[in-house]
Amino acid sequence: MADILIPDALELKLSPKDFQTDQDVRWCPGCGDYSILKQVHTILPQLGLKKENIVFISGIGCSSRFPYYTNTFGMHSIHGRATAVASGLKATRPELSVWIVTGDGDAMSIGGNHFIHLLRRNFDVNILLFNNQIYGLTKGQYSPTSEENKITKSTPYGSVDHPFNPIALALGADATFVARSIDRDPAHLQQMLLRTWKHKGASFLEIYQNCNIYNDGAFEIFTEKATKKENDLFLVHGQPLVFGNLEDKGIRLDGFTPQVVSLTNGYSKDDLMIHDENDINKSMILSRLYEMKSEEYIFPKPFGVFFIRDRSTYEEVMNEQINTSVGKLGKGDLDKLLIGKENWIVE
Ligand SMILES: Cc1ncc(C[n+]2csc(CCOP(=O)(O)OP(=O)(O)O)c2C)c(N)n1
Ligand code: SF4
Repeated sequence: MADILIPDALELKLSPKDFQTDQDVRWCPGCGDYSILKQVHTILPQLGLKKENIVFISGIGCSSRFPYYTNTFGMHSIHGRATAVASGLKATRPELSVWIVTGDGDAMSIGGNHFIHLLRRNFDVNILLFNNQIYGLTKGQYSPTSEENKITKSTPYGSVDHPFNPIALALGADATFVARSIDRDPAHLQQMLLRTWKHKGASFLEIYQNCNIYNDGAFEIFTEKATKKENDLFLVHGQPLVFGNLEDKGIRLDGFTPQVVSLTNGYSKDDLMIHDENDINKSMILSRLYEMKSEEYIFPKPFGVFFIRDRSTYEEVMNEQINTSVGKLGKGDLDKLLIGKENWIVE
């Protein structure tokens, strides 16, 4: 984490308190959103940015109330369209640090189309997806990340929908930074938030968030002491994939097929898959790892940075193109353009 921090940041002398607002926080007591808000407020002073150069843009949902509670510029926009508003802002004010706060309903249902296009275009924005696998604000309908057979108010006999895997979706949309963290692990979440911010390009961070009112315990096995070590796999670039209560298990690749192997029974760390954040094929395997549960293997859920790649941002290329064109043709005249060459007077 140390390499991420900017030494000059302290000169601004901002503290997490400077990023709090005087608004009453209207989330339910115990909601995972509180932890995420706290971790964001903790890392913001470390960015070395002035508050007025930071913008939080949200859609609609419980999570999307975030801008009210963060003392920067912000906009609580419309359902599924934080991505569109953020794209416009980044295109015209590329120097700003633009953050998108969205829910699984907001980003993956009504906003699904805008979400994938933002990723492929690679605007330099930070996308925080609060994934509670339910619609919270509208009181507990199933969402596009709810599991099959889920019983909710809108699926009383169980959902027949197959859910999106947000990490796989982001990789498929050619995102240049894809990571996952969880509300109940503040240290990991802060580290992931800093890496999300540090990446130049569309950075996608999925954050598992407990909705204790409508989907309580959805991520319990990844956070409870008794189960988490057997079910969490923390990804570290260049390191073998090890997990388990006694760090006694690992993930090995047999060709393209992952296997769980025991490190106390014939295999060593040298046999394991090494995490490579720059390898799209390995990242794709990891994105589906947990779903590959079978009678033979119970795979853990990966947390951390799955994938990172450098690619020009949309605003860089767009502004370069505009400058080249203006250099060649001079500044345009909008009125002339609108009138066009072919016009008639109707008498
Ligand atoms: C155009 C439009 N359609 C539907 C709604 C109703 N609506 C508000 S929030 C929401 C879903 C919220 O779920 P999610 O994005 O998962 O956020 P959460 O509340 O769980 O944080 C819906 C369907 C709306 N506000 N606007
Ligand atoms: S409904 Fe769920 S997501 Fe919304 S504030 Fe309450 S606990 Fe949080």
